[in-house]
Amino acid sequence: MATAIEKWVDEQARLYEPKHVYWCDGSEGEAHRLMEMGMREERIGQHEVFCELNQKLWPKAYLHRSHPTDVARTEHLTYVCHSDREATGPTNNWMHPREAKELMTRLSRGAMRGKTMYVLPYMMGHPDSPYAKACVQVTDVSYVAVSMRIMTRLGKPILKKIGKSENFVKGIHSVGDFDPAKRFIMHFPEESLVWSVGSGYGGNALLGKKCFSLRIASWLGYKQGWLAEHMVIMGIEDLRGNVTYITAAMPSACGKTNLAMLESALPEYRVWTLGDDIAWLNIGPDGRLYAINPESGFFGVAPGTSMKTNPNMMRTLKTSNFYPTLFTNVALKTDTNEPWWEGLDGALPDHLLDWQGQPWDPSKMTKAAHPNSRFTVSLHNCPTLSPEYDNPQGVPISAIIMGGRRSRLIPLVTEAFNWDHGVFMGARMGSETTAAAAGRVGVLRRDPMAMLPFCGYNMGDYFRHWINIGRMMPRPPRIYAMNAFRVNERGEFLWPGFGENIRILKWIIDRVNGRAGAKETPLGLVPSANSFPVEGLDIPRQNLSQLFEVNEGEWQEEVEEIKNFLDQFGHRLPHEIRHYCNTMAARLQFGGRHT
Ligand code: OXD
Ligand code: MN
Repeated sequence: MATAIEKWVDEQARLYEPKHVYWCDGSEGEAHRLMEMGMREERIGQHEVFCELNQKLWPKAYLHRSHPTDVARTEHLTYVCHSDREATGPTNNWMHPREAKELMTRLSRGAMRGKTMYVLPYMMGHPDSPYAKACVQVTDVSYVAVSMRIMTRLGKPILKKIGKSENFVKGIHSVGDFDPAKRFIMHFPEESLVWSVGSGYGGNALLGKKCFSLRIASWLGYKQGWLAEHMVIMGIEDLRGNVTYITAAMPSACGKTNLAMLESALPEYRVWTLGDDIAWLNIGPDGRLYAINPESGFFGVAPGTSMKTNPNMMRTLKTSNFYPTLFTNVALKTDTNEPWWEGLDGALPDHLLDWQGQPWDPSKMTKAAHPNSRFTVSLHNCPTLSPEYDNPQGVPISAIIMGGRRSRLIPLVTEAFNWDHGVFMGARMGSETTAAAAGRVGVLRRDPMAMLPFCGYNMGDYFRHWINIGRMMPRPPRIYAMNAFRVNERGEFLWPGFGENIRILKWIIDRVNGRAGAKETPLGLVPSANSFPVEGLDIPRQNLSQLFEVNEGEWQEEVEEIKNFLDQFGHRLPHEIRHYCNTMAARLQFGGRHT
């Protein structure tokens, strides 16, 4: 008798009418077959799906050029379809599930004619983890199949694990004809189903990533008592071998990947990487918060990545293991057949093709690599991968960082007075937008916990859920706000960032262990004089005072904006959040201490 998966795949095949249905098994032979399909048979517009890059210098590396309109997440085309509109909340697009399915069925009928439908059985999280989830995605493009093999634990054993059960997360994906007018990314949290058409871009098409592991999983976490977050997971080891694990939420393209594998500027610390994008946080049997990374790869932003900014990522990209490494929409150095992007080490090459494969003319002042060009690479290539990465129980978290890209106002690091205040700090987060999502770059938007585009339910309920999770732990992790992007009057960064960010982490670890002082401000606790580690730091001393400055006069507009943003959640906004918002506003205006 057919299993629930087989029946479901059959249903998709009847709708999409592919020429072949191919069940991926995760094997080495298959890796070769999929690359061959992408290099010789499938095309996107005028390009083949994959081109081989210089294998001597970049082992197992391939270039992928996307459809020109398909280069970033499309938040305006992304919907969260709860049957109750209120459950979706004011920050997500909503469509009734019935209407959404009718629309998607219309767009999908016969859309895989002449193509192969790849069936991808995969696991988010280690298969032995009590927190992992089994999933199946269908797709019609080898780029997505290969990417999912890198980003998830994919293969035959997962099919066995699911067996006859109906309990698997479903993902339906087809690139269609890439027409932006027919592009939709639909989420059905009540059925653990994602349905995406018209885009092959990572965040829209690798359905285990943002769509399931954040949007759907955040809803599952709400129902089941855990958190799915847009966070780095890392361990920081001191000379005695003690490792402190932390997570850090930051919006897209704000340095999460660089932070996750930073090369420490302080010789007494080394960093272990567990994840650069998504953390699932569960309360363990001992009442502490444990993090697992559901993914098994990096889907990172290429421009700006170099030996200076992220040497460990450069090593990761040049290492080879079982999996290929994909470069999407980078430029091509034609003399040597190598990938290239703005910010890469070395001189500007003489001959480049731009991200669309056209000869690049430097005098035209355009970028050769797309600003959101990406690499997709296995975590197992990473020299700083933590030995705990595969621990099914996850790692215990001592501190949570909420970061963002703010040129003004927000200090380098601030400690929350307590858990609830930390939730408010997360809720008031703002960040200047980047190229990771379609739309204007560099404008400020509120982005609570860096989850604005990824929270699969009403964010008012999400804040309440965070507060409740804190109540369930006898000693919850401390919460910190971080901003490495503050600038001076001339627009120059005040903080060097990258490897020097270890100093922020050191202060946090010292605070967690009761070894560093802090002083109170209306925003929270900032380092007291001499408690922030500056030995060997080469920046003007006045930068440090500017980095920690809370300039009350400048905050009025910000406070108004935060209040307006939070007001949209109405009665669903927890009173604890409103309380901390009001006290912050009053203290910025009139002074006084934290209550
Ligand atoms: C990502 C994103 O790709 O946040 O991680 O856009
Ligand atoms: Mn992300």
